[in-house]
This record gives sequence, structure tokens and C-alpha cells, in this order.
Amino acid sequence: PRSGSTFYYRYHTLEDIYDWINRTANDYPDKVKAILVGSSYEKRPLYALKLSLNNRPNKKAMWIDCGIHAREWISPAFCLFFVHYLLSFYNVNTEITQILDNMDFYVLPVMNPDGYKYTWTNSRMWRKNRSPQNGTSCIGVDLNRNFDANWCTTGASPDPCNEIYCGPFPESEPESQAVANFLRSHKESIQIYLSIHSYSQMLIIPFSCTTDEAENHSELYEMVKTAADQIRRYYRNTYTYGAGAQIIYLAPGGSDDWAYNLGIKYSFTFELQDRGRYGFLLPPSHIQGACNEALLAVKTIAMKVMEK
Ligand code: ING
Ligand code: ZN
Repeated sequence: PRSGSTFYYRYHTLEDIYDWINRTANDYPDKVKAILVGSSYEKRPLYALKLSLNNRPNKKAMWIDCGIHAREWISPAFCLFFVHYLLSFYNVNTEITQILDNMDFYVLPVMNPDGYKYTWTNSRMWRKNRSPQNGTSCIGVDLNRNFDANWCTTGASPDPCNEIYCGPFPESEPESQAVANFLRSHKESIQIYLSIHSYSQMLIIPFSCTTDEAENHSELYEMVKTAADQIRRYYRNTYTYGAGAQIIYLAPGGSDDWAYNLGIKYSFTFELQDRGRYGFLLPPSHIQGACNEALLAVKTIAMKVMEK
């Protein structure tokens, strides 16, 4: 979409990202559609790009959201990179062509635009959205604790001043409700759900909201293991993998567990670079490496699901 590939190796303001979404949809009118899936608390539009590179009927689809958490800047950067990569390498790279011939992609580059904007203008380390809460001056709900999956149990907080505040009720926030509504109305075609976060280099499968194993745990585990092995082999970098409750902490109300329970049986959360050296402040010089690693993992998973 943009001339000068360095565009994808920088971080972008929210306004630049909206501009990029527009340009991408305009530059590829037959391949890309911008879909308005909802709006944020502060009434910013939530656009997902639908990439559909041929007119085959009944194609499966993969959903990817980025930027649930405001300060995780590598996440929206990955969504932009990923869309650009797919559009650039269709009919160039065999694997990408094969994937796109069989699968559509829905990509939501910034799920929490109010929070993202706030990290550029006010407070770089902001995590939650920006909705005011009753009876307190504290602002914001953790959108990744606001989904209806063991909502607000151990691993989330009922305190609006807490970083992992679950909100007053499940899907109380317009951002989480928009994504949940879209997935509910497209669950016949969407086979894979992926949410992009940072940092810590992990490929996470359900569940995070309970220590129970997912019904297809071994199949999911094999997928993330293969992806992590590939990343190690090609990029000499280490990604931990497994069920969220096992490899990080109990975290109820997450989007991936909710999507899994909805029936999207291939559901993942990726934590991109790094492992804490820079943390959320990953330098732009690391964007390329981080994105290539995540891309390899997405390709691995897409190929495996297509074989089913
Ligand atoms: N980590 C995620 C968080 O929301 C997570 C971990 C993954 C929780 C999947 C729930 C489900 O805490 C970051 N860095 O945000
Ligand atoms: Zn996060």
C-alpha cells in the first residue's frame, strides 16, 4: 500500500493508521474492504479490513485483532505489516498464495483506539480503554478482562482503579462488545481467532480463565509448538508456548477464551517481542524481527488448519 517499506518499520499515530486503513481499502478495491465493526467509547470508528483475494465460495476465515492494550505498540504495527505482506506476496510466494486462495482474513489494527491515542499524547504506559467509571475518578476497563469467560474471577479485578479492572459487567465496553458481536455473527466462517499482544514472546492457547484443558488441547499445543520450533530455527529466538493458565497466570475474561467457547476452536493469543529488555518500549529497529517471527507463526497455524 505504501511506497517505501520503512513505513512498516516505524510506529504510527492513530491518525496515520486511520489514513493507512483508508488508503489500503482504496488501493485494493477488489481485494480489501474496510468494515465498520463498531466504535470506541470516545466514538472513534473500529475498522476491520477484510482481505478476500478471490471469489471462491464458502471460504474459511481468520480473525486477527491488534491493539487491545494501548501501550503494546508492536501489536498494531504487526497488523499493518501483516496486511501489507499478504497483499504484496499473493501470487508471488507459494505459501501465501495457497493460504489466501483458501482463507479470508479479517484484521482489526487497533481495537482500543482511545487508549492508543492516549499513549501518544498523555501517558505512554496506559493499558486500558478510556471509559469513565461510576463513583470514581479512575478511568478505563481492561478489555482483555471484559469478555464473558469466567468473567471477573481470580486474575481480574473489580476495582476500577486497577490495571486489570474487568468492568461493571461482561462486554460492558463498546470495544469488546463490537468484536464479540462481529464474531457471533461470523462464527460459521471464522475458524481461527488470534489476538496480538506484547511482550514476553509467548504463543498462548486456551484456557487462561481456568486451569481446565481445552477439548482439543493436544492439537492446539502441537500447532504452537511447531510455530515456536520454526521461529527458533529461522530466527534463533525463543517463544514459550502452552495454555495461558499454565505458562503465565490465571486471566479470566480474555478474548481468546471467549472466542474458543463461542466455537472458534483454533484460538490464540500471541505475545510478541521482547522478553523484558525494552518491554512495551520496543525500539523501532526491532519491529521487523518481531513481525517476521509472528508472521511465521501465523503462516504455520493457517497451513495446519487448512490441512484439516
Ligand atoms: N498479556 C495478556 C493479558 O491480558 C493473556 C495475557 C492472554 C490474558 C490471553 C488472557 C488471555 O494480561 C498482556 N501482556 O496483556
Ligand atoms: Zn496485552
